[in-house]
Amino acid sequence: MTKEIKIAPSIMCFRSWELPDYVKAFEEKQIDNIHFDVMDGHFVENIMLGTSLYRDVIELTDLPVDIHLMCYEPERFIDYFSPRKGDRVCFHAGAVCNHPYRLLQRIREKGLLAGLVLDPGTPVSYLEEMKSVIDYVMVMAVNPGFAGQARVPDCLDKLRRVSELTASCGMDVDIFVDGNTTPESAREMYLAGANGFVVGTSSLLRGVEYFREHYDGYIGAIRNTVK
Ligand code: S6P
Ligand code: MG
Repeated sequence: MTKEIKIAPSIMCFRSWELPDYVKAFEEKQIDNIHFDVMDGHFVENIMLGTSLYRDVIELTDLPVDIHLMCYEPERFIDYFSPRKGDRVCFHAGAVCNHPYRLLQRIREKGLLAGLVLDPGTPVSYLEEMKSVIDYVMVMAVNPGFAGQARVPDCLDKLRRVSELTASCGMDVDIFVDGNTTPESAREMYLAGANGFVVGTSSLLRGVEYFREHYDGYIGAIRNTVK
């Protein structure tokens, strides 16, 4: 069965004062979720997006927020953010995390969707081990830490393997891809098995009006890609 195409704009790709206008456009277009990158300066060099901006976002909108933890010991950040029920939290399978299975369970117990992120260097077999406690998979098309990077060469192959493995394990999960989802790249990623796209500087986040003008075309082109 063909999965629904889902779009998740990454708010690290614009300035905080642009947030209210962007959120209005996200609601008009009925995006799937707002992608919220959290970086701790250790797991990745970059430091960004904290609880005050998260509060601002949830005051502005009921759209679900996906908290993407690029942090060591991601378990420490769940209570710190205290996410709203219905939001989602994903963390990196390769980060220092003593009990990833238990963390996925904990995220779910809080009424959140639980996601596992695979870096370019993380084996897809992690998914098989945690198949019963994963709600969605996030495949990094770039090394984590910065917007505006080029796609790593093995990304499409990894997406194919994730898609095959999740299907063979009977996992009914969305497969999101994060990084360099240009219109051309997104179509290839869709063909390789992705159905969710984190969009940033390489595609739609080039100003609110640009987002409004190009959103339908972007999603339409993916939808019309012949499988
Ligand atoms: C990167 C981060 C991402 C970026 C997004 C930017 O480590 O996790 O969510 O914000 O990938 O997209 P783009 O289009 O600039 O590559
Ligand atoms: Mg991200």
